[in-house]
Amino acid sequence: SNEEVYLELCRHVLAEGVRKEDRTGTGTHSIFGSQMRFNLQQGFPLLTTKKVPFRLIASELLWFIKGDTNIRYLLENNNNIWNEWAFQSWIESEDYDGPDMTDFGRRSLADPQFNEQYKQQMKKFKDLILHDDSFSERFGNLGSVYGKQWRDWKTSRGDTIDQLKNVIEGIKHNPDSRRHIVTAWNPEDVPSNMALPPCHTMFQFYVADGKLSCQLYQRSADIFLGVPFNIASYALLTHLIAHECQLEVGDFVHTLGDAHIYSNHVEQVHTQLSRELKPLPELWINKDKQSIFDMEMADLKIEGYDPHPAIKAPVAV
Ligand code: DHF
Ligand code: TMP
Repeated sequence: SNEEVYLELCRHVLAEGVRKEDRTGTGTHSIFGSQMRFNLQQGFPLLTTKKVPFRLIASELLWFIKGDTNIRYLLENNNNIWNEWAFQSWIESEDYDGPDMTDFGRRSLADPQFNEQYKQQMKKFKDLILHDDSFSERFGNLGSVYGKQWRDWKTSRGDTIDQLKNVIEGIKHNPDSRRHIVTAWNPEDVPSNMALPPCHTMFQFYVADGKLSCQLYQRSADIFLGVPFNIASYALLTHLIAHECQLEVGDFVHTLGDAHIYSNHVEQVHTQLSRELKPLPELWINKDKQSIFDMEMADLKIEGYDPHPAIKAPVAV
């Protein structure tokens, strides 16, 4: 099934991965170069061996599609997945006058007393982002991340390019083209202008037999936490664009660069691998809407999803 290739990747990295240090100081088991293929006709690839919150994936994708880079929209949708990277910019600024939060990711795991302080500051941060416009403008913005590069790429001529709109027009009017590409990797903006240089760096669409396929090149892949989100997110994007272009869905091809399991996720991966697969769910899209730019949360639903329970793991910051 579609899910088996993901579990296969986990087994392979545990067995063959090289121990490798990383930027976050956590340590990983890592391989370089891997490819998974998901046939989107055979169920929506939302993992069933652990619960993956579709609501968070959909709101993050709609946020990218809007061209938004401020976490306020995510918080309004009760989505906390990007908080740490915005919080970082606040605690490093002149404005911050609370207790020292240096290296908060690792310290909050190791020190319960510090963790209480951290949770308090994070709560304050979220309240300010939601209710203080000028604060949110300064510290809620993650910089030139996906939404910006997809919808509003800045050129040297001083104008901007809407890559997402252009690629959809291309699929509609010139489906056979081999140039249906969106890139998020803008060397001019890496590394100084953004909270985290894009992990999903570029993707390409392909139309054949009335079906739309998509391939993503992901330079860095957190196999336990990030990848299940990334698979579902690009599967959803492919469905949405196919829907707008009146095509069927084909394959999602997921190509990974540095594919790693963090050392503090290994136990969780073993738990997940011990579970039985369940049938994959189906995606429902509101047929009354056509354009991906008009879609809202209520227009997207997942049906028949009965996963095993969620498995908690700390995210490396
Ligand atoms: N950094 C790292 N080290 N790994 C990532 O996967 C990652 N992903 C980012 C930003 N930085 C990252 C953006 N995407 C979670 C999932 C995706 C994501 C960020 C975080 C996550 O923590 N997922 C939890 C559930 C979170 C919740 O329910 O609020 C999970 O168990 O899947
Ligand atoms: P890096 O910039 O040092 O590669 O760290 C980024 C980490 O975040 C790395 O573990 C990969 C992970 N990641 C994903 O797996 N998927 C994502 O969508 C994002 C944003 C990050």
